[in-house]
Amino acid sequence: MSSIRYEHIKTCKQTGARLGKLHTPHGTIDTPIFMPVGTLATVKAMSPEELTELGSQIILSNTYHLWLRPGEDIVKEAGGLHKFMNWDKPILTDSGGFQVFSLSENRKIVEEGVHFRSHLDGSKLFLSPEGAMDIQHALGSDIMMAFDECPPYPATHEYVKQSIERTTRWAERCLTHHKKSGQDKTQALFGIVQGGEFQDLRNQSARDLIAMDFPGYAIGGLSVGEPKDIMYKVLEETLPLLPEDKPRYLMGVGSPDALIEGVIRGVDMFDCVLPTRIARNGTCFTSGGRLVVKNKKFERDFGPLDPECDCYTCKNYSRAYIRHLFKADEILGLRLTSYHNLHFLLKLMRDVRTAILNDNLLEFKEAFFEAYKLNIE
Ligand code: PRF
Ligand code: ZN
Repeated sequence: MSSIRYEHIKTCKQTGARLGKLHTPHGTIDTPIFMPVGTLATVKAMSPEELTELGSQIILSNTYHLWLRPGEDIVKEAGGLHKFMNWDKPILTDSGGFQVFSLSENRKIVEEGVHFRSHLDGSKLFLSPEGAMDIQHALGSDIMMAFDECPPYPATHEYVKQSIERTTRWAERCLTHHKKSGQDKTQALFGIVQGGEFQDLRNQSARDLIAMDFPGYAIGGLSVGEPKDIMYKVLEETLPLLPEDKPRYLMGVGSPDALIEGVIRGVDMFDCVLPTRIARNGTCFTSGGRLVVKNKKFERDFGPLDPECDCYTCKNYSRAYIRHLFKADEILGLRLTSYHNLHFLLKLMRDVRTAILNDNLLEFKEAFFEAYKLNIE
């Protein structure tokens, strides 16, 4: 018996979109869902109370970062990640696989795991599938991820084939270690399908992981620099291979257009640093597309970031004021834009769920893209 349960409510009549609920030990989330990223046990600049106000139902945190700082032993001693950071709703933790590959230096992949140097102080470190499980057990997340390799883009077919075969062997070790720990009663472990842009390898990876019967599956290795049409094609051909009665999670994707395209192809869960990262350098999602509020042209613009938005930021502050805060390096500026960007994506997902329920997702998509310009500025 898994510690989570996916309840399928309906499949869209017009597309492959799914509406469901995922029941976890810290509560139920509505899917499709966007998960804000709280890498270091904090969604940067937002308090848990603000996240709740925004309608955030689940957040993501990172094994790799918490292992280095403050150390998973300290988080465990505090009573687990939920208690440590004062967030009592569901938490998903990524395994560290991707972060080791994207952040660290001098990586060396061996069968046992990955040798690399810390991005903080250059010290020598080693992470294995078992180690990634132990850290996630100490953190106590509701959903844990298997330790995988995310191959770079582009990579050769030969390289990616070796890589997915190792990722599958690592997934087996993760599952064995997880079951042996007894923590599978309270924490669910998801498998990660890799395979790059190669559909035969995606098929092989999906088939091998499905045989291990994980309670949920992620699609990894996308949004790593490949053109968007390749990502959409891989999703179209890979998602139908996955069991219908389990959640599907597309890792590291969070632009408004990709969320809609992902949902239409059958994705249930997304996470991305994009909304909070771009907010901190003054870029905002609006119904008309992205807006760089630091630009000179907003110096005397006393209207809201997005006239269509009813968030706290847009109800109370102007583009001119927020631009001023950024220019003066005032902390409130990035708090206001972070709040707005999270509101934008969380509301988008609420609207998408309503559209699936009302059988008008295609009309919703058309209206959205009619207004939302993909080119920045
Ligand atoms: N693997 C893991 N985490 C991830 C990815 C992956 O492939 C990606 C790729 N977009 C983001 N985060 N473990
Ligand atoms: Zn707003």
